[in-house]
Amino acid sequence: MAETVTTPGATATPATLATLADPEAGSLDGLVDVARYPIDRPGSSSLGRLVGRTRAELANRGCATLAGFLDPAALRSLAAELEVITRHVPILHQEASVYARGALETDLEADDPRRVRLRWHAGHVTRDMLPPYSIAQRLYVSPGFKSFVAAVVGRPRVFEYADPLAGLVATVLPPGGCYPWHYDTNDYVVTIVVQRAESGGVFEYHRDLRRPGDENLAGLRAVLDGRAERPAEQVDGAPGDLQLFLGRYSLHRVTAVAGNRSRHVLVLSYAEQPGVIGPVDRTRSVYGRITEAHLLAEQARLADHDGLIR
Ligand SMILES: O=C(O)CCC(=O)C(=O)O
Repeated sequence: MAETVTTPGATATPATLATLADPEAGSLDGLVDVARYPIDRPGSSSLGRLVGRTRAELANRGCATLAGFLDPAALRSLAAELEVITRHVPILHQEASVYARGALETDLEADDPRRVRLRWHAGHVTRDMLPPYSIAQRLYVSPGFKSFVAAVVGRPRVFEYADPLAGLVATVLPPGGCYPWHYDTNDYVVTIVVQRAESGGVFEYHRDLRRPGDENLAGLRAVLDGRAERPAEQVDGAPGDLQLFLGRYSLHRVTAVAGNRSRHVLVLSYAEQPGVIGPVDRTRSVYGRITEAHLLAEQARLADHDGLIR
C-alpha cells in the first residue's frame, strides 16, 4: 500500500510530495529537457561532454547558452506561475551606481565613475514570493542542477543563498523598463528566459571589464560615457534557454523594453559558501525592501569587523 501523509483537508502521496522543492529528492525529470541536456546522469560520458562544451563556451565568450534547456511543459507552467505573481510585484523606479552599494560610495571622489547613478526601472519576484511547488523553486534546490552548475564553473560544490529574497528571483521589466549597467556580487549567475519583450530587453555585456585587483575605472568611465573601445556583446535568448554568465567581472545591463509585453527572466544565483545573505544597502536598493535576516546578518558582519574595508 502506498505510504501516505495526512494534512488537514488533503492526503498527499509520495508522488505529490515529489512535486515540492526538496534538495533530497528534486528529480529533474519534467523540469529540464534531459534527453538533450543529460544533467540527471552523473558520471556519464554524455554529461561529461556537455560540461566540457559549456565550460569552453563560458571561457571563450564569458557567457554560455543552452538553448531549449527547460522542458516545454515546465516552461509553460513557469510562465503561468510568474504571470500570476508579477501582478503583486512593485515596479520600482530607482537610481543606483553599478555596485548599488550606497554605503560604500560616500567616501569616493565626486567625479569617480563608481558614484554615477543610473536609472533602474524594474521589479523582482523575490524568492519568498515563489511557492515550493513552483518550477523555479524545484529547479533551484535540485542537487543535479547544482552539481551541473558547480562542474561548469569549476567549483567542488555550490550552495543556495540563505537570503530570503535574493538567490532565486525573476526580473520583471515592464514596457519601458530597463536594467542599467551593473556588476553582480557573486562570480556567476544562471538565468532562464521565460518571456521575451516584443522588442528591446536585450542582455548586453562588456566581458571582463574589471579583474581581481583592477577595478578599471577608465574602462568603466568609457562605458558609462558611451565611448567604450569595443561594442558590448549581446545575447537575446529565447524562452526556455539557459544562460551562464560571469557577472562579477563583466559589466552588464538589459536594454529598454519596447512594445506591450513585459520581459520575465528567472535568475538563479549560487554561492561558494553556505549561509550567504546580501548586504542591507544593496538589498534595499535593488528590491526596495529587506527582511529581519538582512538586519541580523549586517549586525553579525559589523560585530566581526576588523576595521579594514572589504
Ligand atoms: O534579467 C536579466 O536578463 C539579467 C538580470 C541581471 O542582470 C542580474 O540579475 O544581475
